Amino acid sequence: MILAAFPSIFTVLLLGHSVTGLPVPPKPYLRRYVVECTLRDDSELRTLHSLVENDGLDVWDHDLPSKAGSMVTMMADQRLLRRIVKQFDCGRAINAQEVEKKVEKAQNDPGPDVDFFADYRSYKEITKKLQAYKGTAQLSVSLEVVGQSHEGRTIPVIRMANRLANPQKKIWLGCGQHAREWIAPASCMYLIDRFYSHFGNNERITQLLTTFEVLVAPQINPDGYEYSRDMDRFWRKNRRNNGFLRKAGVDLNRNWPNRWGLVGVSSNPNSDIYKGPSAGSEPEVAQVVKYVAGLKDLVAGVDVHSYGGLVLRSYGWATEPSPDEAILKPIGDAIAENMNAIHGMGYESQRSGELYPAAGAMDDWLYEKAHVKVGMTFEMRDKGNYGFLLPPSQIVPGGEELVEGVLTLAEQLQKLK
Ligand code: 0X9
Ligand code: ZN
Repeated sequence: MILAAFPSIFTVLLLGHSVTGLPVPPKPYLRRYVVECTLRDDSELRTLHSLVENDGLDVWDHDLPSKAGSMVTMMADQRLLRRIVKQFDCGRAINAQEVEKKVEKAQNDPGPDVDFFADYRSYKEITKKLQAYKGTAQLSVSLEVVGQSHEGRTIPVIRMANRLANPQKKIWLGCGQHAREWIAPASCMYLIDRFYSHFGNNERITQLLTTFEVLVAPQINPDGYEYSRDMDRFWRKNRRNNGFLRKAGVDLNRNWPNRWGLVGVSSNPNSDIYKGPSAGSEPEVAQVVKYVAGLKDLVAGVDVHSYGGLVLRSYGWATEPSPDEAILKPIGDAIAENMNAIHGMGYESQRSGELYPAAGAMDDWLYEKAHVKVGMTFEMRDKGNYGFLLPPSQIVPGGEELVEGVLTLAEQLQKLK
């Protein structure tokens, strides 16, 4: 845990006042140390009061503690620090310059970008935003290109992990296969932003990025997405040119090279569930297949869609359960339960094939071909009220649900070990 080791320090520093009520000067910390200690009994309480009154000890909490068992945060020079750690039960003292750096980081922390998530963004806006996430000394961030769409748009993937921990295990998030499901790329972008801005100051996010590298491809179907923005709001497929039918497109989530064409698909290029001319025929699928298959230690993958509020687990091509049903069901149930705890949306956990069997989908490819422990599809909000026309005001709540879903997934994976 990096920033939250001394949460009170940041609160007090940002308020800009010490316990004495004096404003904190801009750089008061050179060769000083900050330490958090517990005062075990009344005698230690009296000692603390005396150190404040007679030795100029700087206590950072708003009120001096008056009860035994209280924790107190203070800053001291080396001489005073030696006395303090002998007298009280203290944690590790940190150099105040380090604190200063952390405070600067906290002050510069942009937090989730409220403006960006106020509306659904174009493919160009999404790619530009992705380029703004830069790695830091603690967080490694890399933006890669998975491949190109039919119309030549690049398919980006962003990777994030704790740089020092350098985790090998990976979680994959694919988003936006279906053009009209705008909340999918939007909530994936929200997750990226949230993970980026809260690494180091949110325990669960820090833990996740310390244990796993997270890879998010927020827009896998950029041509279809742009077409749904400019021409046809309910466009679902990519923009393959199907000969005389022109760009009638392929349903990317029927084109994955796993049980291709088996069930729940159409061979008619005009259909919304057209499987394409062959397994993995679409560049958007083929290049993601190549990229993801090349990842070592991939343990889980989620394909993000909308709508319906569902947490779907393999199999999706059959009604019968997969051999891992006993593991996957409790994980799916925990994810749905925790996602519901955020806004009460009503997420339901079920086997994907129970919804309707459909083959050649990303989730089953992840499970059966990339051999992840957990391959899932999340159908994000809502339950059908607005459906695909989900208002932009629901981007942030939807994003929060996705963040919770992925955090829960990671925590469940950890328990499997
Ligand atoms: O039909 C789909 O591709 C997904 N539903 S959606 O309404 N977003 O189109 C569900 C896919 C579930 N997975 C499998 N059936 N394998
Ligand atoms: Zn979909």
